[in-house]
Amino acid sequence: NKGELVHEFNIATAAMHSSHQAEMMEMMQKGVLGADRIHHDKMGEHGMRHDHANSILLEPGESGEVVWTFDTDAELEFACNVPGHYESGMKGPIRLHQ
Ligand SMILES: [Cu+2]
Repeated sequence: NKGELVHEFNIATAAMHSSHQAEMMEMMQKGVLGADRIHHDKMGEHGMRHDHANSILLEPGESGEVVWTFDTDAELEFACNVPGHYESGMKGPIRLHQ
């Protein structure tokens, strides 16, 4: 994450992104997710987790990786579901036809 805000890299269907956006909004409302940092201590307090196999959430300056093996045809999207980011265009299609 070379930016100045927290960003997520998430591979999922558009519907899955939509429901995850609601969870991320809740994280932000509860103070677990800040614009530029993740409050891991508060995440535990609220019994929340953000460790899905299909996504990674990174603070500015952090790096990480998601390993995904495509073994079927797929119509997916990569996206960032931090509130406001998907809507501002932080998404793109992944189409795999074998
Ligand atoms: Cu983002």
